[in-house]
Amino acid sequence: MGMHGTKPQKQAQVLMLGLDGSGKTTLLYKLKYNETVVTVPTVGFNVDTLETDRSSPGLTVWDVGGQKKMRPHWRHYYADTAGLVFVVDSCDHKRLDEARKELHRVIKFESLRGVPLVVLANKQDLQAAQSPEALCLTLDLGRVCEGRAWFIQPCSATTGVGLEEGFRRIVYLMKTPFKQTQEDFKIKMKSKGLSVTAVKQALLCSR
Ligand SMILES: Nc1nc2c(ncn2[C@@H]2O[C@H](COP(=O)(O)OP(=O)(O)OP(=O)(O)O)[C@@H](O)[C@H]2O)c(=O)[nH]1
Ligand SMILES: [Mg+2]
Repeated sequence: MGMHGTKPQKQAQVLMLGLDGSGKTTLLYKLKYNETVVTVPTVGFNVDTLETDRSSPGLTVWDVGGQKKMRPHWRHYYADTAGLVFVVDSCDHKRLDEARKELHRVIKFESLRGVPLVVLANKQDLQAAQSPEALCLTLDLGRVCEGRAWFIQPCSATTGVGLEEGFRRIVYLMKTPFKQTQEDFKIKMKSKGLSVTAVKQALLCSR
């Protein structure tokens, strides 16, 4: 997330989950080293740090393998999570329902109550990618994220587009009290001449 000189004093834990093949490891390497690496399915986890601006804590990002056999272990990573990033392969239409179920299962855990969520709608470089608006509906984000700060960010781990924005967004949601994120959102929409209701209907962002 860029280099900003002085190392931040505190680290915040960001947990990155998603089905196998959604692109978690690819995007972590792209963000950290700006390299597109050839990955193998993650058995266990990768962990790396990302720097942020000096006013925010640095991030320790946990990238946990998403294969079916790995998913029962996800809950061992929930403690101390300040932000959750859920990566979705926007082209894997057949498994979007599986992604929805897994996401819903994860965010219902008590230990993740109120933890901000950013959904990364990955692989947007491919033509078959579902739009973030459509994914919002498919994943039923508006309903299941009631009372939680959340955002959906389109991105591509191979080109890098949208990755920094996604992680900036999780930092913002982690730093900002929930009520304030709602107010900021309303002000932003008004300044764009959009009514909050219209935007809610578009389901582009959290309420
Ligand atoms: N076209 C395209 N391919 C991608 C993108 N992100 C990842 N991939 C490819 O998707 C495949 C899986 O990527 P990984 O990063 O290994 O997926 P993962 O989520 O870490 O998978 P697990 O470790 O099994 O949980 C690789 O072949 C990547 O090159 C993307 O944004 N666009
Ligand atoms: Mg991986």
